[in-house]
Amino acid sequence: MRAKATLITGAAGEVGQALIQALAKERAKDRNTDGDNGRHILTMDLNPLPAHLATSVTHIQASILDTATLDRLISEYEIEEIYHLAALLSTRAEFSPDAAHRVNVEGTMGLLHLAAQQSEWRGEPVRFLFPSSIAVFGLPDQHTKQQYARVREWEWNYPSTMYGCNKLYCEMLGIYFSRHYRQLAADRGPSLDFRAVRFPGLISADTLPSGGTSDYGPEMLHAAAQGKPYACFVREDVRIPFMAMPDAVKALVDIAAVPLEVLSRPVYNITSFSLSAGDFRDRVRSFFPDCQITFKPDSKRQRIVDSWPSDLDDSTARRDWNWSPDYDVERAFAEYLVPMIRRRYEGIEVPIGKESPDQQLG
Ligand code: AKB
Repeated sequence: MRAKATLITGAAGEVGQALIQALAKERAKDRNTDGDNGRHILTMDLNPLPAHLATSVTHIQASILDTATLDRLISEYEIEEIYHLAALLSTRAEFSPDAAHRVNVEGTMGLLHLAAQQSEWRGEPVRFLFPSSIAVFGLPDQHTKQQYARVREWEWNYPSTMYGCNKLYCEMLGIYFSRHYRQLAADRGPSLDFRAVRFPGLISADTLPSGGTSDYGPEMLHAAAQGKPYACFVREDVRIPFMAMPDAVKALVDIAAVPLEVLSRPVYNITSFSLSAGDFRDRVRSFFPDCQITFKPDSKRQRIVDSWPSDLDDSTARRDWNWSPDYDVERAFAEYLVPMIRRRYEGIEVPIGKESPDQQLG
C-alpha cells in the first residue's frame, strides 16, 4: 500500500520553510497522541532545504515541470493534500515572462491534473491549497486606488503583471478542475478540493524574499537590523497590505482544515495591516534609530505596486472560516519581527536579496 502524504511544492521558499515547521510540529503532536499514522510530508523544490528542516520531511530536489518525478511520486505515495507554493514572483516574472508562464501556469496545471487523478483514484478529493496574491488586482491609476481602498475579491481583477495574470488564471483553473471538470466526467468520481487565499506582501523574520515587488518591506527591516543602508525602490507614499509570516502559514493551515461546506467561495482575500513605504520606514526606525533608509524609486517596480490595492476587504474569510490574523502591526513588529530578527543577526550575515531560492512565494 502507498504511504499517505502531504506534498509541498516550492518548499525551500519563504512560505514553504515556515509551513514545513508548522506541519512538522502538528505531525509530531499527532504522533504523540495517536501513534505513527504513517502520514509523510513530501517537499519539492529546485533547491535543497536548509539542514534544520530536511530531517522532518522527504525532500525531492526537482522542478514541478519534471513529469517523470511527479509520476514516480504518485506511484510511491497516496497524496491527500497539496500546498502548491512554487512560483516566480512579480518582479522576476516581468523579466522572464516565458519562464514565469511555464512555472506559474504550466506547473500549476500539471499539479491540478495530478490532484484530479489522485482524487479519482482515491474516491475522495485531494485538497489543493493555492496561495494567490494581491497581484491579481490591477487598479488603473492613483485616483482609483484611493477611491477603492479596500477591494473585494471580485473587484478590479485586471492584473497588470505576468505574475498577477498567472495567479488569476490559476485560480480559475483550480475552480474549473474542482467544479466543472468533475461534471463533465461524472462517472469518474470526485475531483479535487481547491482552496485559495490571496496573500498581501509577506514579512518573515527568518528568510528574505527575492523576485517580488513587496520585497522592499522585509528588505528595509533586515537591512536596518544588520546596520546596512537601504535604498527603497518605491515612493514613500505608496501603500499596500502586509502580513507577518506566521499569519500566512496560519491562513493556509486554517483554510485547509475547515469543512468544505463552510466555504462560500473558493478564493478568499486575507490581510493583516496596511502601511505606506514611509510608515514602514518609521516603524523600522522606531526600533533601529540609526537605520539609513532612503527612497530611490524604480519606475517599473513602482508601477507594479501602484496597481495593487492599498487594502483588502477580507470580511468573507473572517465570516466563513473565522480568519483573523494573530499579528496586527504593533504585535508584528514588537513581538515577532524585531525580536526574531535581532536574534538572527547576532553573528550571522545574510546578503540582502541573495538568500532565497527561485521557487517561492512571499
Ligand atoms: C510579490 O511581490 O510578487 C509577492 C506578492 C505580493 O505576491 N510578494
